[in-house]
Amino acid sequence: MGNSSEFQKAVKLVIDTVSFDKDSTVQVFEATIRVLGSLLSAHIIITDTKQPFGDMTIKDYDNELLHMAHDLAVRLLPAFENTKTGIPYPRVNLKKGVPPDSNNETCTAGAGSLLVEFGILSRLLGDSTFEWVARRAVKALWNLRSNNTGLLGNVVNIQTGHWVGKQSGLGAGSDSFYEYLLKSYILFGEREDLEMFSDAYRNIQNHLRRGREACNEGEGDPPLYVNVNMFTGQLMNTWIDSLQAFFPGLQVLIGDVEDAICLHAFYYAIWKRYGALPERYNWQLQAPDVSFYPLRPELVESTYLLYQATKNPFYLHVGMDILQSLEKYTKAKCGYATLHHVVEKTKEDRMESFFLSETCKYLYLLFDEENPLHKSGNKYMFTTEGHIVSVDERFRNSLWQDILPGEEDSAEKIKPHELKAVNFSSNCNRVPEERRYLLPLKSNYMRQIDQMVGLI
Ligand code: DMJ
Repeated sequence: MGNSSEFQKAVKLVIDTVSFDKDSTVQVFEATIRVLGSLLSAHIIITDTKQPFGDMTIKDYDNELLHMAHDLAVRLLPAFENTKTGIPYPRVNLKKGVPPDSNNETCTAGAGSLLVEFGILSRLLGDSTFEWVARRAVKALWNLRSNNTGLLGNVVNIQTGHWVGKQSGLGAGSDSFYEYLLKSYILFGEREDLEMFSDAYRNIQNHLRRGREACNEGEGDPPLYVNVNMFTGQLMNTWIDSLQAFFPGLQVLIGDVEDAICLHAFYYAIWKRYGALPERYNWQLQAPDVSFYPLRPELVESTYLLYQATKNPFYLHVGMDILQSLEKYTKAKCGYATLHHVVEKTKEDRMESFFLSETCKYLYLLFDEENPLHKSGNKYMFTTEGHIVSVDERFRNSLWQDILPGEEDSAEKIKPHELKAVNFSSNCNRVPEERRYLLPLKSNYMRQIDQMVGLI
C-alpha cells in the first residue's frame, strides 16, 4: 500500500516481541504458509535494494526475520522425522516436537504444499535440509497416486501410505498441493515440478471436470469440477467447496484463461445469491451443505488474477460487489467477522489472518491499477497465503541440483527466460487485445449458470 512507516513499525514490532519458543502445538501447514511465508516475504523485500515499493529499509537490519524463519522451521522439522513415508505429521509442538498422541493421518494439501516456503528458506540459507524434507513429502504423495486415474486422495496415513480419504477434488485437503507444484516450478525451475503439475492438470481435466468440452467464448456448458473417488473416478458427492474457487486463478497462471472465466462465473453466481460463499454448496440441491463463510479469499483472488489477465471491467464490478457484501454482512465493531450462516447472516467472533493477508490484499490490488506490483512484470509471485516473493536468480542456484535427491542433470534446470509458457504474474498476453473485453459476458451463458445455482 506504499505505507513504508507502518511496514517499518510492524517489522520492528515482530523482531522485538515475537518468539517461537512456546509450548504450543501448531499445524505444520498453517504455521508454514502464514508465519514462515510472511517472515520470508518481508525479508526478501527488505533485502532487495531494487524493490519497487518505496522505502522498505529497516534501520540496522541484520537478517532478523530470516533468523526467525529459520528458528521456526527448525521447530517444525520434527514433523518430518519418524514417518515411514516421509510425509510429515500434521501437528508439532514448537518446544517438544511431535506430541505422543499425534495423529498419523494428514491431508494432501497440508503435507504436500510446504515446498515454496521451505525451498526459499533453504536457498536463502544455503542449507538444503528444509527443501529436502518438503520435496520428499511431495514425491511420496505423488508416488501414491492411483495407477488407474493418476489422481490423489485427500487424506493419507503417513506411516502406511494408505489413503484414508479417497476423495479427489480441487477443494479442502487438496487445493494448494496443485498450486504449489506449479509455483515451485516457477520459483525454482525444477523440471520435475512442472512435469508433476502437467500430469496432475491433465488428470484433473480428464476425471474431475464435468460439462461439455470447452466453454469457449461463453458457449457450451459451464464447467464443474466435482469430487470423485481417486481409484475409480466415480462421483463421490454433489457438493463443491468454497476453497475450490482458487482454481480459476491457477488456471490464469498457466494460461487456461477461458476455462478460468467460465469456472469463476459459477462461483460468482453463488456469491450473488448469498452475498458470500457457503463453505460447501450442493449443486444438485442448489443449496448450501455447510453454511459458514470465514471471510475466505479464493473468489477475490481469482477475480484479481482474471482482471490482470483480461482487463475486463466485469471483474471490477465483481470486486465491488464482493466488497459491498463484506461491508454489509461481515463488518463488526473491531474488524470483520466470519459469517456463521450465509442465509441468516449471523456472525462469529472470528477473523482469520488470511482475511488481511489475502482477501483485503487482493481486493486492494484489484482496484489499485498503478500499484508497483503491476509494473514489475513477472518479478513477483503470491504464495498460497498471499505473501509476495520475488522470482529471483537467488532461488535458482545451479549447485542445488547436486544436493537434492533424485536430480541427475543440472543442464535440465529451466532458466527464468525460458518460462514463456508460464506467464505467471498475468497472462494478459495470452488473450488477444481485441477479445479481452468480450470474453466473460455472454448473457445466455450467464443465465445458464444463474439457473444452475438457483439464482433464477
Ligand atoms: C488460505 O490459508 C490459503 O490460501 C490456503 O492454501 C487454503 N485457503 C486458505 C484460506 O481460505
